[in-house]
Amino acid sequence: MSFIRNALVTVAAAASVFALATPAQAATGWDRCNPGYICLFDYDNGQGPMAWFQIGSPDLRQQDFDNRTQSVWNRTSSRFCLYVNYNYANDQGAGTSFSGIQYNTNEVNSYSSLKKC
Ligand SMILES: [Ca+2]
Repeated sequence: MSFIRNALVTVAAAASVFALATPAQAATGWDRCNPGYICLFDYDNGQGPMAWFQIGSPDLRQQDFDNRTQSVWNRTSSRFCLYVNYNYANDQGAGTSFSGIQYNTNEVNSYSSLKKC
């Protein structure tokens, strides 16, 4: 009996710690990007709609994210290149996204494909 009571107290304590550590509201901004993914955001500073990838995309129209990327967080262990044209074509210079780095693109949001590079 005492064991069960102690177990219940422990569960209750663990639950309250969890509640304190986890705000009720949904994640916003950068925090929505999970480890292992590169995340593209529609607005600066991780705001707005987000698209997320593990290996990339030859055509961001497929993810409804063509010419929209204004900020990036690369949470993969790989470097990615972002291209202004479809199928990794690039006549205006590629954007490079290094592992772990979070940044605003600070340019025309023109990316149309991305892949590890
Ligand atoms: Ca483009």
